Amino acid sequence: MSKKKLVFSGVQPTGNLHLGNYLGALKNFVSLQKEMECIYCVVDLHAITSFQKPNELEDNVFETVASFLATGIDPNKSIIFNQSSVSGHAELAWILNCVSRIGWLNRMTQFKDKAGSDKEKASVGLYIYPNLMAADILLYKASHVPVGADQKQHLELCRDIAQKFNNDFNCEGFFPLPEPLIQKNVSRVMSLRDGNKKMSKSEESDYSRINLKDTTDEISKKIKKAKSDSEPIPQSLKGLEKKPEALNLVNIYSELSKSSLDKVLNEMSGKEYSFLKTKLAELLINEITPVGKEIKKLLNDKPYLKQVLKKGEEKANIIAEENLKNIREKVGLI
Ligand code: AQP
Repeated sequence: MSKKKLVFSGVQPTGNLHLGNYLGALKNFVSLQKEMECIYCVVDLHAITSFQKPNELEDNVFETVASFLATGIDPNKSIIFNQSSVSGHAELAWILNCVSRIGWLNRMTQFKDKAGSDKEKASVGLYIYPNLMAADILLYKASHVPVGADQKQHLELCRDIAQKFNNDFNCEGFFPLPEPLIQKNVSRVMSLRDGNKKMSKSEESDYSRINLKDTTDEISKKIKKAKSDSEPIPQSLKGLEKKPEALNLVNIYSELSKSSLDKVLNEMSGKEYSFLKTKLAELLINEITPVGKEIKKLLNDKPYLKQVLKKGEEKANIIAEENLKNIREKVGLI
């Protein structure tokens, strides 16, 4: 069994990347480059499980690569590429569709959330999305997958699929069982308008999220308007138990200021949320606006972004083809 540590993760090119993607995934992607080999993928085949306008999809692929680079992913260290340019993802997904069980997919809560009340009208792709995600990871035999907490269930499914493949084809250890790497404090950044929903690109209100490309003014306005609480900041976390919006703001502040939740509450208890909001807006502006500026700069250099994708595609294809050759053999495909 391969004991090599290899990271794989993906981001859908479905629009503006936001603070949730940044704190829940991208920052972790950057720090992992120091310890392990990393493959970071723009997962356009996942994006089309919900309809995307073709020209917008293309723009969003560039935007996602630019966001990878602007947050500090180094194309000379890590492999950065677009999913549909390596056809092995779709091929392995088909093989895994035949290993995965309908009962397993029926338990996936993201499908229930995204399909809404009329499941009959959701695409088949949206339903089998987790099998494609398993293929993305297993195609490279990745050992570690940095994701937000929302993807934990899909990772567990990936492990079940890998184990079943190893059992069915009598090849124990062929696919490693990948470990999720989930950020402790900010595994789930919530919407600024509704603390029970995660911050998301597809949420209609732009006031629900901080986009990486937001200007200083936009960040200040959004934080000012964010829902909090009419009572002062409590002394302990217990006081935030039924206040998800206030807890979300405290959580984000704690992460950006690199102070523990207890320390933040200790310093701020008794103060109004407007005090926390002013400090939080400052921190966000310092951290996010330089990233946004760099994204905009990179988007003006499409030839460079294409070159990064091409180089990544070539490297990814070599690993994918080698692994696929062995996978086809195991299954008996000639
Ligand atoms: N709110 C969040 N908090 C923490 N982590 C998050 N991630 C997404 N939202 C949050 C993590 O970011 C990575 C890339 O996610 P994605 O864009 O591929 O898919 P998603 O989870 O479906 O993100 P969105 O914003 O909700 O997109 P839409 O609205 O298009 O569906 C993943 O690791 C994810 O966990």
